[in-house]
Amino acid sequence: MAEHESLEFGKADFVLLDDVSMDEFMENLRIRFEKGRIYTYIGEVVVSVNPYRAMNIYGRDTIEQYKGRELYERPPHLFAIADAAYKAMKRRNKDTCIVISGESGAGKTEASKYIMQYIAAITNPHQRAEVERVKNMLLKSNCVLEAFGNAKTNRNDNSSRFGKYMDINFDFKGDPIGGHISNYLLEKSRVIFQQEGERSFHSFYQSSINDSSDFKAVADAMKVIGFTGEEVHTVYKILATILHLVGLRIWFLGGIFDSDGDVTLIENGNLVPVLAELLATKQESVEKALLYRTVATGRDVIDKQHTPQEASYGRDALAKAIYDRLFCWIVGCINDIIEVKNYDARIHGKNTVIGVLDIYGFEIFQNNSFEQFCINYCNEKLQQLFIQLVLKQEQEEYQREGIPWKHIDYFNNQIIVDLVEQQHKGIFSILDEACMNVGKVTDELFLQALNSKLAKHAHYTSRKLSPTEKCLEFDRDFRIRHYAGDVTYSVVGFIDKNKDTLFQDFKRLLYNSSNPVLKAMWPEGKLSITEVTKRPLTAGTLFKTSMISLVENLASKEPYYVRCIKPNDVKSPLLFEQERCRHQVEYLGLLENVRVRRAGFAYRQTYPRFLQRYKMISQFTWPNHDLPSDREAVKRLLQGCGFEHDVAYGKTKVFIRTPRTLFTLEEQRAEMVKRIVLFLQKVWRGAL
Ligand code: AOV
Ligand code: MG
Repeated sequence: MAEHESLEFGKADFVLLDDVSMDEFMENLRIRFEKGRIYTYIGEVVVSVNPYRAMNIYGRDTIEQYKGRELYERPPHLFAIADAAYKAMKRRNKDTCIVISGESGAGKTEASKYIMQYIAAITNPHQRAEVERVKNMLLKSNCVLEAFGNAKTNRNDNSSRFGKYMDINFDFKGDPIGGHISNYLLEKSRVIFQQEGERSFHSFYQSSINDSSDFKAVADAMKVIGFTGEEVHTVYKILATILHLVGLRIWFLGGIFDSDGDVTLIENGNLVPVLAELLATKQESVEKALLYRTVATGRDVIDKQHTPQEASYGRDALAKAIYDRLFCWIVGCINDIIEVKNYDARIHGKNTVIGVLDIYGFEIFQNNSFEQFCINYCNEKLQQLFIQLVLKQEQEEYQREGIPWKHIDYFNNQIIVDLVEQQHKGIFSILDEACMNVGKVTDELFLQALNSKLAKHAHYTSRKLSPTEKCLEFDRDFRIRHYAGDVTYSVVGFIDKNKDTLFQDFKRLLYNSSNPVLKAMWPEGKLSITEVTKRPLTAGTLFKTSMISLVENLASKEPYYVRCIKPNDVKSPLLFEQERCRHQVEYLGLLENVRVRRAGFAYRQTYPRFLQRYKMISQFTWPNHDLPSDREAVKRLLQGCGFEHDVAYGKTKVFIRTPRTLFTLEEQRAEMVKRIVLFLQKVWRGAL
């Protein structure tokens, strides 16, 4: 481990604790935080505590210290994990990924940016222009995505309101040649409503005094990435459109004699021409789309007037949808620009990938709705992946291989994942079912369905628990006991947000805009009313499907983990709130991680492949062995090197306990390869 660090800074790897107990773990974490050592290892996992102050540890000189080094050679750092992921990809030709997790404000997004910076800094030694271009785009895209996808919340001033997974593609030289961003469910409701003390997306403020320097940075980044002047202009028009839409007041004039005379109106009608101009369309069309709905009845097509509720709903849905479309369009543009261009590199070349995942962290607010439900489910999924890969499979492999192993217990959150996503029985399914009902569907009916179907589930309750909460209304809430804490969700809005209906009239309105950029964002507006029949998938189902495929994708790569911890809730660089941190260490399963790691083995390989790589370092195995099996040969090789004490022999694989043994083997191999090459060169020269 990192011997360079003196012990006054605590232990650089939790595996080295004298006693693996919560108290010792916490003590080590605290000492390191207080001494400005914000990173600590658990084997190959980096535990990070948000310092809430600028740290002088990300500069060029630090990057140089980590470049090409092995993990244990330097103090724990994000750069070391980035380097490890990079090296593994290069050496073994394997896709890797870096999964960053932790609750809201714990430092995931910052970590992801440092990782990207590091990868950009250590690649392309020959300064190839195309690679420099790609790197520049990858780094610049962050700034744009943050402007449009992040916002101030009560947990984090720069909170990611979308999930982001970025693939970086590398060529056979190990240089970045492109990338791809996948974005997950943007919290679009933020454009029309924010909780007290929160803001809408940064993009809406970046022309005001406070944020004007950010505005310039975003505008510059968009230009560099390659957005045209017209495109940037349209983006600002769209933002203005949303601000006006939010201010639009719907008004109702009751019929004097009967309800047939009822009229829904726009109170501040002076906004309509402004909207029409911004959207490059006709005033009448805007007004009609806001107040009427085209419906097909048999062969006839008629215009049906909205009730004020419908019109208000439509207005909000339009504002949200326009922003969501804008965001997805921006991601799409960035992807077009960063995708691997060179045909040969894409099809023939060795093309490997490092994925970096930065999602919205677990969050609990005063009022938690559909968005928090999705966000927290996403965090459950990632915790489950961590459990699967780090705690479960690891232990199962030892058992399968017949290595003596004492099972280490941990809380498996699969039960909560099932509660949310299981087919037919899970909350998403129950919600979809409620949404499918014809007739009056209400959030309350959905809640009743939940309560009747899930009453017995250990992680679900329909009741608020604390006595102070009892005075509040019961019949709007349900509570989930998440891996990271209890969250009470209000069902209000679940049905609408899940259905996510946008009247077809709006799509046609925007498709018929004479602004080509705007038009291109709404291709389905092309369909006429009679052509639209299919019921679209619900927001919940789409999100669930995207999460399941995200996790599959991550699981197919070699994962590296960064586990972020938030030291306090007041953004203080000085405060290490013992209880807050202990809670996070607990639910992240870090102690179990240490136990598995400590009892386990850092490296394993099948016998034939192990031999293939290291056989040249032993006279018993080079060039071929005559032992009865590869297993015997590996045994002989390792005995010869004096590593007997540090290894175990499974049925099909050899296990090596400490990374240093592996590195020594690597060094010896490199030495032998050098000698063999020299020898061969001599032979060739002699033959010439
Ligand atoms: P998050 O991504 O985990 O939350 P961020 O990465 O946005 O959290 O971090 C929150 C804030 O903490 C940042 O804006 C910085 O002020 C500070 N911070 C985090 N990491 C560092 C660091 N390494 N050095 C200095 N300051 C840091 V959320 O996106 O809300 O889940 O949805
Ligand atoms: Mg974030």
